[in-house]
Amino acid sequence: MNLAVTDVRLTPILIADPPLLNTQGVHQPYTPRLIVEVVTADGITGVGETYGDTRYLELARPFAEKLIGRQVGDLNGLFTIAEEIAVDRSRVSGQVDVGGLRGVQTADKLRLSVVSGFEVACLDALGKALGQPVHALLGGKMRDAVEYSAYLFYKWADHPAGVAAEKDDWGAAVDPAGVVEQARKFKERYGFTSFKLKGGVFPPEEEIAAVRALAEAFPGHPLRLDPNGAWSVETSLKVAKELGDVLEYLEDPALGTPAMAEVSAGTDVPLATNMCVTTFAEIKEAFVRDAVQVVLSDHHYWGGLRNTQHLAAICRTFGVGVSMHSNTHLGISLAAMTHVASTVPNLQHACDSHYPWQSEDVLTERLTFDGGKVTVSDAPGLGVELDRDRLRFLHRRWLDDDGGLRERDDAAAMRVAEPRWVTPSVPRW
Ligand code: GKR
Ligand code: MG
Repeated sequence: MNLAVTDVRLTPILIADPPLLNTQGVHQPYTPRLIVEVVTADGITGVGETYGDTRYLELARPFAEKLIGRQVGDLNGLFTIAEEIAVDRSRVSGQVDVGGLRGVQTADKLRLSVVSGFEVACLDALGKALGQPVHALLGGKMRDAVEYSAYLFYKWADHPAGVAAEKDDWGAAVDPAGVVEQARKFKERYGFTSFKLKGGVFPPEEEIAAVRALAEAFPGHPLRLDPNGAWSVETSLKVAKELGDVLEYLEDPALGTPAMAEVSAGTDVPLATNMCVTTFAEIKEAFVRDAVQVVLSDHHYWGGLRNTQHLAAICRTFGVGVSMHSNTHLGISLAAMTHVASTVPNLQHACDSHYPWQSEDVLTERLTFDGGKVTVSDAPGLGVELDRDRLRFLHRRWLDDDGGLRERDDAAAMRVAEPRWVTPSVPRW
């Protein structure tokens, strides 16, 4: 068996995205993703997926070159490559990147997101070569299916007039009735039994009313509200008080560990985050200050599946809950999330996934939710297969783009409808 990497293919694509609203603005009609393929000397191909904006591509290209000749099982070596790229880039730019992978700078997070795409591709290739599923390479699954929550968004019926976009059949959701209707569709189509609402879009009273409406329509279902840090400490505490009886947790009500610590000290409602704990370096302060009770991992920016396991172990040690965050993603990432989630002993909350919002994919067969759960595949590798025609089609869309869609920019997408829109400074309320 020759597991040396002989070829790496990087395919940036643009995938359809509905007009979902958030604190930044609105999702663009198409969002960039990067599909990574790692080929071994024996002709085995592993696939991975990560963010596809130019700044990620600029790191992924030298990364791919440096991977040639290395073993797909050398997963620790991926971090060495990332360090080398950091050094190379600092030489070119003349700036010294003192942090490498150790600091908390944005550049580190970019590099880790790139590492994650390659790590997943290497694990897929290794699993296929050994005839083992990815979860077995990670120590083995502890559950046969992973539970996900419905990810509800305030949403327009369509992208702004005149903007080229794919049509979706979700309809609008801009008030409590619309949110409940959307939740019903999620439940009917995928069987989800817990709901997360992306907030920070309307004044807090309106979002409180929407969560109340959900609680009435779906009694006993776990509910979460995530305004992405749009509220002051005072507003966060007010919302926690008003919704304390129905919330499973409040996600990033306020921005940053000090503000979250203040909120946490004033409420019994558990706080979750994918914003103030996003790197290992940020864990200590947040845990020492009891700022968060649940950390939402995202294998993309945490640097892969094994780092997600390390994070889960740290959370377990400190009695902090763990679950998973998501951003716009396709089936390769959902498969990766499902494999790693199946190996985490302390997964007490349903994971987030944007997948139902993505009508397009690069797989021959989409992953499915049954009773809100994705079955953990026992097939070799991730258990997914690339549809090359679809990949070509979505790559062609990326090649043809001259409208700035290659960089995700929710504020710019909002300005098409509201020319004076600027992303509000936080706290907004
Ligand atoms: O897709 O609009 C979105 C979300 O707001 C995403 O960007 C966040 O990263 O889903 C995320 C979250 O939980 O904060
Ligand atoms: Mg969040």
